Amino acid sequence: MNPQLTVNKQRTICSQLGRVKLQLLYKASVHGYTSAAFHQRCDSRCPTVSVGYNTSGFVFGGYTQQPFSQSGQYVQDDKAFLFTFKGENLHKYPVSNSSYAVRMMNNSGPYFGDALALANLNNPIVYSSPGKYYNFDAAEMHGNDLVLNECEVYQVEDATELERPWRTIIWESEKRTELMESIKTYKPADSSVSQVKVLLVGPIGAGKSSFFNSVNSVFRGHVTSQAMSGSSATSLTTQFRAYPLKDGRDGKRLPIIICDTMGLEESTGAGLDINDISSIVEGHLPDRYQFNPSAALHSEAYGYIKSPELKDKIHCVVYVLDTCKISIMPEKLEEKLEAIRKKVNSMGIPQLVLLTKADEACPLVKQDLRNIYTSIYIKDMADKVSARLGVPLSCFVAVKNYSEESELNLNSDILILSAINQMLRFADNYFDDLS
Ligand SMILES: Nc1nc2c(ncn2[C@@H]2O[C@H](COP(=O)(O)OP(=O)(O)O)[C@@H](O)[C@H]2O)c(=O)[nH]1
Ligand SMILES: [Mg+2]
Repeated sequence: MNPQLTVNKQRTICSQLGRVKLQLLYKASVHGYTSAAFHQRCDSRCPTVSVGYNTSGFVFGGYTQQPFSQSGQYVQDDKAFLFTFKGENLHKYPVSNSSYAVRMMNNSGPYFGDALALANLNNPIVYSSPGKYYNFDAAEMHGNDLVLNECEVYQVEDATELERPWRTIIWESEKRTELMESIKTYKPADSSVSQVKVLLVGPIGAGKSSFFNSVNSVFRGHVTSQAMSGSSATSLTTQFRAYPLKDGRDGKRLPIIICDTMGLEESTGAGLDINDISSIVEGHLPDRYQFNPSAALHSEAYGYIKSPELKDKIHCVVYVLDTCKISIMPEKLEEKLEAIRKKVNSMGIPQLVLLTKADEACPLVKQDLRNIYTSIYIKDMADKVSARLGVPLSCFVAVKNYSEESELNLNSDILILSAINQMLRFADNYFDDLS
């Protein structure tokens, strides 16, 4: 069943109603110009948009939030309106007495006030009587042509997908090759640094270790799990780990080191705190530095690097967040993140937000990973974090880590590699700023 209402006109109507889409319920040329067919397909449906098309080419109709029925009563709806298109422009006629917005007639199609009925009395005709509860100019609305050559009723539904992705990704294997190549051959803009150090910061269970494992897997060519990952209420990782990456098992070192550490914890005094982050970012902590949860870090601690060089420092900080948990993120954790973000900002280190578990967060993404940047849910979560932490949307990347699967797949690889690529670009900005 093909909608007669053009995509453009659908879009124009939807833009009046919020983030919604239209789903065709009833089409008179298919189901018949009978009130029975209309009621069978449209009763109890709401909100709806009803559209008539006449032989003179007018496109007009009405919107109501109320479910259709055959009660014979008028139904109140202060949001109801009639409309017509003037070319591609929508002209609206709001209900003038909302108590009489829709009339639930059993012998007619959609019936608005006592002013406009489509497919009236089981015929392809319009009943038009401007004034009673809607004011409109009949010539303007339908050119006084009361013969319909189509009548459609659409259900208004919440949209789940954006029309355009907010990040363009090319889902082809050549792209994967290109990304891998550009990562392998990347050289930091500062010659004293051979490997970019990226620090992952985020709550326990956000997928930090899994992200490292995923990147490692892509370059190994099969799923690996070097960094311990799992679901535990308190931090599985209490060490600071700097994981170098290799191109294949015995291959060359890649120009990136991923640093994984304790998780951020909600309660004060637990997990990673601002001072720990500062020490890490400034390059004071060696690989395998063991955090002591009961004692603050100090410069006499074993292994503490007193005068770190540029190569020891962190060149990009990545906030790793579980997309499923963003809407329920505890206030305390938000505050901690915000404070860290401010601190890292003041140190001039570029920052990215990595949204993980996009597959679990949105069924559209679970079904097809290529929906990751068109899913409205994912976009909403990114917007929320962006507003809360003051990180622009351009600094967001989303992935699905390798968690349960045993085989690599192209789309996951491309997202993971794109994220790494973005981190390298951001690190470059940092080196550029230094020189
Ligand atoms: N479905 C799915 N599960 C994930 C993803 N990333 C991580 N996980 C799972 O989430 C749990 C916590 O991940 P982990 O990497 O240990 O989190 P960490 O505490 O931040 O290091 C593990 O059971 C992972 O398998 C993802 O992108 N999708
Ligand atoms: Mg971990």
